[in-house]
Amino acid sequence: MSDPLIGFRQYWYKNDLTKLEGMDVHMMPVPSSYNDITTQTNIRDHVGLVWYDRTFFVPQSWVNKKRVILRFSSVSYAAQVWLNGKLAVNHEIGHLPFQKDVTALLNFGASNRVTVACDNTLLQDTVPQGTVYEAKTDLGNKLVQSYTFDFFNYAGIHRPVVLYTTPLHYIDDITVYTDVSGTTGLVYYNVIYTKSDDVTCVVTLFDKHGTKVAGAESYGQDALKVPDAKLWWPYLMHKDPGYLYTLQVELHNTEKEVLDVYRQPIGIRTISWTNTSLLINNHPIYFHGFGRHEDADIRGKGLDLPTIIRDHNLMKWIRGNAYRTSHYPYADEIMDVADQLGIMIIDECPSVDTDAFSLRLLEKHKDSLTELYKRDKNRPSVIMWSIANEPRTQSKAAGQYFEEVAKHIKSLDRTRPVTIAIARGVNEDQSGFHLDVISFNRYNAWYQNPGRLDMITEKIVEEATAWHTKYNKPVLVSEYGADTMPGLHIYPEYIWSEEYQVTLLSNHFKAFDRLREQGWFIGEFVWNFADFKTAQTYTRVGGNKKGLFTRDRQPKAGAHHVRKRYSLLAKEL
Ligand code: GCB
Repeated sequence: MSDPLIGFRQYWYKNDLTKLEGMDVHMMPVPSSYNDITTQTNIRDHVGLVWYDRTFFVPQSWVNKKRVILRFSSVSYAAQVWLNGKLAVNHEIGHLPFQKDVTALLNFGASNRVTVACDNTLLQDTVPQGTVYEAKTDLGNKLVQSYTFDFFNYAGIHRPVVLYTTPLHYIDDITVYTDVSGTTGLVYYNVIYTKSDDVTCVVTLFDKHGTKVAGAESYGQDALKVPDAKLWWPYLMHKDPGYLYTLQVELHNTEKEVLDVYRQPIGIRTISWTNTSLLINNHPIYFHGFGRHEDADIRGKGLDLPTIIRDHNLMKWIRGNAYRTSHYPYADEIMDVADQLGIMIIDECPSVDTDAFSLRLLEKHKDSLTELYKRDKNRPSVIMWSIANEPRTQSKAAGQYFEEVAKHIKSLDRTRPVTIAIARGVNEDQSGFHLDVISFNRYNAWYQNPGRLDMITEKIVEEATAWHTKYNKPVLVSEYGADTMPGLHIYPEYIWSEEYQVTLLSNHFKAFDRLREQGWFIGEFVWNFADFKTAQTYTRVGGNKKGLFTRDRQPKAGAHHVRKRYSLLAKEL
């Protein structure tokens, strides 16, 4: 096996990688996963470190005038970053941003080199978990990564990398919480900035046409009152959904000069919940949406703006009002679109299939939620936090572990409910006590009783009822579905055919309609919006094919079928 740490031993971060002898160098686009860019199996299936580097120029005019920040929107899984041969920042956990003030490391008016060592190995104390072992192959011993979650472990610099500047007096963070009293919107804000007696915070709220509707001068904390506020409503619940104001925060010195400015889009809305409902602006919500993935041909999990916009156009076409960011936080650019359209998001941290509950893992799991909260706290589209997908929640240890995780996110945010997409059975589950909403993933007529379309409706009704009876909380189905090979037609319905997917959906719809009459059933999420790539296994043909859309985002028969139902549900709102 080649030496996995060779890059450190040979100080690759101090060199131009393309000039080192014997290097396997590839042109690699950023942002993108690296796996599907080349034609080489060993790159697609690589386990361990890969190294990126490039040079860039920084203007002389920035020297002594600005702080310069290097921001990575996400690197999967772990990243070590050097600037001009000096360590700048380390970060672990994919799908989340990290940044560092690199002013002291830069050459101004000159060339700079950034080097990133990116490690995709998943172990028992990473989020998500995995196992690595050494295996004998025809080409010698190699590291093999195994994991139980069902999506390809894409890696690389997945999202944009930017250098941005702030003035020396700067706004560091803004937290916004909104409420409504009668027709007045209340916008509570807390601005963290470089405090000093002669600096004040001037906050102005603009409506979507750029007209000022409220304003205040403070030392960072106050509330704005917005008469006749236009509320942020979910898609299909209002003629102008996703209404966003802009909160402009300026730092002024005593001469009223603007030292720094930040513009934060905000939506004015409330979220509340009971043991039977989830309400936005005091209106009960019924979710009709999807589980999704960030996944596209060639770029893998790399940010892909055309796919993002296509997906949201399809979302509107199919009349979906929600999705879960299964099974990790999605790009800021995706969340921006959801905020604007009024799509409701169940925001999931990257914990999938957790099955060994150590203290070390617990700390990282909490970190992933802290970072997710920091990134998404001001987003009106984020309606609920999902703290895990399908953990093994049947043990006492799991119950205690998720009690801690739930407490942690609640200590950061009391304004949103918390859920887990649970896979274990209702009698064995130990996690539901600590959640506000019970979500469950269930594959009747697929993993359970494959081929038996007559074993869906009653089972779903029974199980959802049992969840509500056990925990006395609102219940939703967070996953159900069937792999479907587009173009495969078999009638009467036969597994993997388009006909099978359509009838499987219909038989779930019957259950959902019955459950809705009970008053505590709050949503249905088809698995999955689109086909996506997985690890290689005999149960997957070119990946997971449970999509309503193909991987290149064309509808299967199931998509037309769901569109009819979701259109009817939309009319009822
Ligand atoms: C699940 C998982 C999801 C899988 C899906 C399936 O329960 O949450 O990640 O892709 O089942 O199709 O097997």
